[in-house]
Formats: sequence, C-alpha cells, structure tokens
Amino acid sequence: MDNIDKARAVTRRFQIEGEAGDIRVNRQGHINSTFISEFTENGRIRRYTHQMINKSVFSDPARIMENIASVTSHIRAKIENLPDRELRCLEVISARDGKPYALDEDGNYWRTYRYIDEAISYDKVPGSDIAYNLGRGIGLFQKQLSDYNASSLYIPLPHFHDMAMRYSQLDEAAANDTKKRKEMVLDELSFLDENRKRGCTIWNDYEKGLLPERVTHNDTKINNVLFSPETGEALCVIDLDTIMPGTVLFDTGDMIRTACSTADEDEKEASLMDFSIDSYKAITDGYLSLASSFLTEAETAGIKESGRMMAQIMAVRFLTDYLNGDVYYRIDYPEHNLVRARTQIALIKAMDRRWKDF
Ligand code: ADP
Ligand code: GN1
Ligand code: MG
Repeated sequence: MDNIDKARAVTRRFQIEGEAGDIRVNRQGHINSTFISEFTENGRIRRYTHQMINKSVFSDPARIMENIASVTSHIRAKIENLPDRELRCLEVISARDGKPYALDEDGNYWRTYRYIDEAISYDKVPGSDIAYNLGRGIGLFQKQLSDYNASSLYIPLPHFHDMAMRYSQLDEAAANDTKKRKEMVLDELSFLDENRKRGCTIWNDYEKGLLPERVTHNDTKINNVLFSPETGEALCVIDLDTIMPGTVLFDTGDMIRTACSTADEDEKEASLMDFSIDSYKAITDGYLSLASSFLTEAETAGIKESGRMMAQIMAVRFLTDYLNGDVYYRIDYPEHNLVRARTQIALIKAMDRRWKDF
C-alpha cells in the first residue's frame, strides 16, 4: 500500500462525516507526509489535512499532539469572538476514539486538521506587504502564547537550535564520511568552520539566560504561515510540531532567512540568492508592531543577527544530512541537500554583502 492509500484508509479513523472524494499529496514540507482530502457532507465539500508524522524525527507523536491540542485551544480561547476564527487557528479533528491522533496498520501516527481553504501559502515572499504581514503574524502568535506556561510543554526535539551540537553532528558526519561525499564539500566545510564561533552566540546567550525563555514556534519559515489571498494578512501559523520553549530569535531568524531571500531554498543556481533589506525592514516593522510590547532590549538587538544564525544552522544541518546520505530531510534527487546547503551559504554571504553596503 503506498502512502496515499494509507492516507485514504486512515481518514475513516477520524471524526469526519460524509462521502470521501479526491485525496492528493502536498509536498511543501520536508518532514511529514501531508495529504489533502475532500469529503461531501449534505452537498457541501469539506477539506482536511492528514499527516503521517515522521517517526524517525519525532519519537513520541502522542505527546506532540498533546502540545498541539493544548496550544491551539489556548489560542482559540483568545479569538473566540472573531467571525473568521476558523481561519485563524489550526483545528485538530479527533479520532473516533477521541484521541488527537490515530494509528494505521503499520503503527504510523496520523493526525487530521481542518484544511484552511480560504488561505494560501508561499515558499518565497511575493512582496513587502506579505513580508510585513508575516512579521505581524509571528509577533501575534508569540503574543497569544506569551501567557502560556512554557515549562509545561513537552520538548519534542531537545537542543533543536543548539549550534554547537549541530556542528558536532557535522564534524561527525564529515569524519565518518560514509557516503564518500566529503571531497565534494570542502569549500562549504571550510566556510562553515570559519563561522562556527559567531553562529553559537545566540544559543549561548539563551543558555546563559541573557535571552528570556518563551513559548516559540521554532520553524517559522514562510510556508508555515497561511495568508489571506484577499487582504494578504497572515491568518494562521501552522506546522506546530516544534512548539517548545525557546528564544524569540529562533522565530525572527527563520522568518528572516526564508522571507528576505530572493531565491528558493532549493534553487540550483546559488548565485541567484540575494538578501533583500527591504523585506527585512518590512518583516521587522510588522513583527515589532506586535512584539515590541513584550520584548527585552537584548531580544530586539538580536533580531538582525538571528537571520544569519538561522541560515547558518540550516546550512550546517543540510550539509550534515548530505554527508550522512540523506536520512533526515525528504529529497527529490541525490544532490538536493547539497543544493540546499549551498543556497544557505550564499544567503549568509549575501547578508554580509548587503549589510556592509547599507
Ligand atoms: P511539514 O511538517 O512536513 O512541513 P506542514 O504542517 O508544514 O508539514 O504542512 C505542509 C504544507 O501543507 C504547508 O506548507 C501548507 O501549505 C499545507 N497545509 C498544512 N496544513 C494545512 C491546513 N490546515 N490548511 C491549509 N494548508 C495546510
Ligand atoms: C523542516 O517541516 P518543515 O519542512 O516546515 C525542519 C526545519 C527546517 C526546515 C528547512 C522538524 O521544516 O527545522 O528549518 O525544514 N523541521 C524539522 O526548510 O526539522
Ligand atoms: Mg512545514
């Protein structure tokens, strides 16, 4: 049975009524397997997102779903008076046994969300208005969770943005060189080595308590936010697997990384990668319009560096996966992770160039 058949079969385990129609794959994310289904109920079509949670990345999907169910109900309580609240927060559809997930016959964990039809996602920022709205959307998300007890959250991926740990994984992958790929990436390894110390600063400041611990999303790339096609407003932050305690700079960093870059994360021609200061300004204006009320000085001061740090940690992680033989991220062709690592390095170089001219 391939995954789409598994998805079709598993829909019956959730509290979904009506007649099953079309089901299709969404390949935007690198981690989970995502499917969009259609059901017709009393003449009305309803869509759902079904995801097979990646069990080699997430060791305890049931606890992740506890996090997600709890965080989404916290947010929902704050928007219950809004007429379009269904578009503004992910809604977990329970399984028939009441749990927020269901298992398939092979023991894979699946979850279902109501598909937010009225929204769109972007892999790259289409203009400064969307960059501003992305910043606002993440600022709002952090604000909505600012009174949520961070220490009550299950930590799905400990040390997720710990740069020193990511470098030790890279060092190990390069030392083992199991796929004999190291020769091809000597330039990338040496660039990353030169940047090692600088890249560790934010994590170290966070560990020392110089940056406060808050509830953060930790994976705020632009396609993890859904926008209104009419107004451009950021409606809903999705992909909540990595919600855990962190510094807000992980979130500012990933939105800057993905929304100020002029090329896709997997652009094969790395020279097309540039850094847009206009998008940077728009994102930070949007973000600060909501977040300045709760940020400390150290947090505000760290925003600029956070984008560079996230590009760097992604370069390290993509290159590690390339050296390890592509065991973590979904790839479409053998050099995919190398291409991704190169675009991130090109982005860091573009940032350094642009900030110097600025
Ligand atoms: P991954 O963890 O693999 O990145 P995501 O949760 O980000 O998976 O989902 C992949 C893509 O599916 C998103 O980028 C988005 O385009 C789409 N998507 C996921 N959930 C929804 C939803 N509830 N409504 C609309 N689109 C969704
Ligand atoms: C993964 O799940 P997705 O595709 O939104 C990764 C992020 C990376 C991102 C790079 C759990 O995010 O950390 O920044 O790829 N998620 C996980 O595109 O590792
Ligand atoms: Mg995603």
